[in-house]
Amino acid sequence: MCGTCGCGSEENGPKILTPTIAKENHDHMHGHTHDHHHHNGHHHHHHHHHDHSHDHDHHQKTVLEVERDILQQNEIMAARNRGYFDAKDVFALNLVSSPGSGKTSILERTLKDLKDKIPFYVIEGDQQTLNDANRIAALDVPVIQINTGKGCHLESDMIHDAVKKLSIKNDSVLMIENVGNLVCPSMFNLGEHKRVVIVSTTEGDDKPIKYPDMFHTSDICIINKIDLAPYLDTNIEELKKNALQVNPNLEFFEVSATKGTGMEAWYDWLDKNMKLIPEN
Ligand SMILES: Nc1nc2c(ncn2[C@@H]2O[C@H](COP(=O)(O)OP(=O)(O)O)[C@@H](O)[C@H]2O)c(=O)[nH]1
Ligand SMILES: [Mg+2]
Repeated sequence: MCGTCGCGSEENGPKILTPTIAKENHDHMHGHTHDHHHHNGHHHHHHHHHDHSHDHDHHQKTVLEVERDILQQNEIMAARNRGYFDAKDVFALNLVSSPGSGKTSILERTLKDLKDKIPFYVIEGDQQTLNDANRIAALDVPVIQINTGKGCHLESDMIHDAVKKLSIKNDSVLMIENVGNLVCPSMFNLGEHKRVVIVSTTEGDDKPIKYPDMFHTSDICIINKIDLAPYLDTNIEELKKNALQVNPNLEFFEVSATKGTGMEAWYDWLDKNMKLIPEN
């Protein structure tokens, strides 16, 4: 899993930032309470294949145990998040994609078009910068930025902390923009109701079969940048076929976030699905 990319090292634990406050450089929340990150950062520099000694086997076992432990801890907090969302009728979405597929652009367009009808809250995940949170804050939507440092995905305890800071009102929609990465975020349930994978036409039609976990664990797939399709060799039908191969239940939306094409179908899906939150 993320051991290979050096994610979650001790000195670079997650920070939770609020755009306006963080600009003045306070309100940094360091993730030192999450002791499982400490373990996770350890194993990447043991990765060279020397011999198959006992030491190596022992180490392999330890790595697997630590990874299992991290995922179990993550599931526990994800379940707590989910309970909180359900109790408050908050419809929570986890937006995942490669960097640059258009997660923030889709959010911007969606918030602009729907914020008068639906109360939105946004959690932005990136390794560094407040860029995306600032883009959302410019629309007057409450937003928190989580900077994961070396971390390559959001984890449920980060969401737990961020949600407390957002003071989310009942009957609202929480959009979580994950760190741009088609691999690791697939393993970390955040407690969301639906996972939305975004893939853009510029990425080629083979991504679903190269990164099957992300497509397998998602509920819907937004194909973005369809305005660029005429200039590219990407075959959208092939892209869909590949995605259905790893997840036959995937529902597709073809959009251009910047031009606004195709957004209505996604809005209809949002409207329909936010009403499907279990009654309490
Ligand atoms: N042509 C085109 N460009 C887009 C579209 N959506 C996003 N972009 C551009 O792609 C780049 C990355 O978008 P961004 O929303 O930041 O992606 P993120 O990293 O997934 O959040 C930006 O320069 C956007 O303007 C689209 O539908 N069409
Ligand atoms: Mg973004």
